[in-house]
Amino acid sequence: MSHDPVYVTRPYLPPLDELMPDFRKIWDSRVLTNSGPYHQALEKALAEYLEVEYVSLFCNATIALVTALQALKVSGEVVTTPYSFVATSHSLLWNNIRPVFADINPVTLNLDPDAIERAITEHTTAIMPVHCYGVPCDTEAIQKIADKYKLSVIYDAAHAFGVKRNSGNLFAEGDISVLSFHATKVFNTLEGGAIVCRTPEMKRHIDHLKNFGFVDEVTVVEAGINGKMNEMQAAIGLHQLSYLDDALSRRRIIDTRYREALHRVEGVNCMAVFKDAASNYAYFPVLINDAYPISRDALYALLRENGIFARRYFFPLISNFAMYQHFPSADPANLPVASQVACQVLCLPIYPELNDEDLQRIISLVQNPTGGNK
Ligand code: T4K
Repeated sequence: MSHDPVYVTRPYLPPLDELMPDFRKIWDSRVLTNSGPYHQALEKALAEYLEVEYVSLFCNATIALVTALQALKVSGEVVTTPYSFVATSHSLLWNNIRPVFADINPVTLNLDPDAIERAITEHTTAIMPVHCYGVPCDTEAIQKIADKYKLSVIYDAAHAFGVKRNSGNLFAEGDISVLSFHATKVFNTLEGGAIVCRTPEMKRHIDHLKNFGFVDEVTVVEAGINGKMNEMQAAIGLHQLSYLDDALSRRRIIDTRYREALHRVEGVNCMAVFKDAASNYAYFPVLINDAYPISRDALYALLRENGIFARRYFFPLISNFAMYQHFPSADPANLPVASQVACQVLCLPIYPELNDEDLQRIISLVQNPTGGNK
């Protein structure tokens, strides 16, 4: 029997009919971008949802990361993780900053604070950790290091929208957090992103930077960029917010199903459940070790043969890409945990509309990779 392909994710969208009246308003008003009413309304709604004061919308998280580094005047070296999407480190190269890779913790898969501290030199000006898969970093330890060495902290929180931490708001950590609203994310505006910062002055600064540096018609204070989100996307974002709880609960059900079905499969390790934070179930990574009957890549291929497009996020490590390999910190010997995890990880499909039949097919294949499609 043939099935539709199943991808690692599928964007969640509100019903088109609900969006049409807002699209019509935008059409009629001809206000399409440059901080229009939908843009302002979404910034306000997100600040409320995230329980933070200052949110600046962006066209995507990559430009937001680039801008965040500019806003904090980061230069020299930044300690960051190799276990992420390339955008994290690319934002450093785009600012002429040297990434210094530090290893990750084997349980959280986030930067290991001890490794961060070992990576600091006289040229270090900031730390850029990632809440990988939405798992919160050890923000307390990271802030201690930042305070000790007087470093800025920019959290790449691209995966973390919707994560609620018991021990204080995750998005109030560090100097800046950057969110992604890309199509593949838990909350999407097709493309999009945001910066969360801590002071009104910093928000004003960031808002200038994302608008070419314009302060008024004739005043440009900095060499800014065009990082703005348009009105159509902001309108979509407002509708998406009202469906977020439904989307998260469907994701939670899938996460639970996977865990129940896979926790006793030899050679398959699911990520730990973190008691301090309600997950957003953005990804379902499993680590495939030697006790599994076939290799990680053979399982990836087997799933593909069956129309299931799981992904090896994050393989290869960023530090293995050509533009990073020459940095001394990119040496795999400096990154033993990240190097191992990158060879073991497979992200299984998880998204609100993943149906029970497809979910069961994925589970059966992972449970019984040598027995074929049950
Ligand atoms: N920091 C971190 C830690 C990140 O993970 C990311 C992005 C960023 C920063 C930068 O954020 P943005 O600048 O993008 O806002 C995807 C996403 O493109 C990327 O946003 C994301 N991280 C990364 C983890 O995943 P690809 O190259 O794997 O995407 P792609 O196109 O292969 O999509 C994956 C699957 O999703 C497809 O097989 C099918 C499905 N899909 C995808 C799109 C785009 C759809 O069904 N519809 C769609 O429109 O990078």
